[in-house]
Amino acid sequence: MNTEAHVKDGLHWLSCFKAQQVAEFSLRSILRALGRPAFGHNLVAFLNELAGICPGLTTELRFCVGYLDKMYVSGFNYGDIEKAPPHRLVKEYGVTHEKLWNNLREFLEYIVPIAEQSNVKIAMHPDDPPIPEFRGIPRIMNSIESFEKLLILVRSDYNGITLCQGNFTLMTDDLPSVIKRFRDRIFFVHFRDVKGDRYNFVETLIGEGKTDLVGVMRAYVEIGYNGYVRVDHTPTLENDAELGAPGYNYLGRIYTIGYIKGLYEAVKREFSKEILNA
Ligand SMILES: [Mn+2]
Repeated sequence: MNTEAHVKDGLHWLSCFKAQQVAEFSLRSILRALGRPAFGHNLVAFLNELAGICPGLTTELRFCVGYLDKMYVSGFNYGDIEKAPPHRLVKEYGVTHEKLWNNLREFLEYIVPIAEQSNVKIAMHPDDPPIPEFRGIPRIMNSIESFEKLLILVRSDYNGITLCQGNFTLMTDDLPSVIKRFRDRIFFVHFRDVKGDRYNFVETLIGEGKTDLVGVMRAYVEIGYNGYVRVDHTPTLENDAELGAPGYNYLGRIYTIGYIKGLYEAVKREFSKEILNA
């Protein structure tokens, strides 16, 4: 593994992921050789199992293993960055929330008329994670109100939203009503699931998180949504580790596509029945 080359190519994640894989296979082999159970990908659980047989594992080792776990199932914990030094952009550019909103307004004023002429809809994705600042860098697309502001910043049928469920579900407890409120300004859907809150969450397999997926699908059907729906981040499944960045492997995405298709057919059928009976 050539970490320096990975970093140079913007593939830092690949080195982290490979390190996780090496740790996973090593711990699993040791446990299996000792006749102990070793299933799944949870390195901390493996280490706890091992601690029962080999006392004296260091705190540092535990910390490293816990860190590597995050290279596999993607998530965010504010505690990990709380003490990190401010990002260099803060010092170099003095970015503030106000500057970002002004930049966004100027950008939209320039680009929206071009989008209209070219018949291209533009769709803002939320900040991920949707928190007010990240290592001192302000973030502005992190609440339902900020998306309402986006839509009136430059009023146009071509200025809209990417409804990334993973982030939106962390901004509201009632995502279906938000979908109904934004209606025809939603141009793109990222259909996924998370559990936790905006300061501490993990990206889950579809249907295992906090999102009311039936309610959400029902809302898309009710507003007659006819834009694109894309599978988004999913946990990596067994034997599907080498094919892409964490969050983008094949099996999790295929599983999600099946879930979406099934849910859509069921909800659509229920909805048409209700319309007929009304
Ligand atoms: Mn997304």
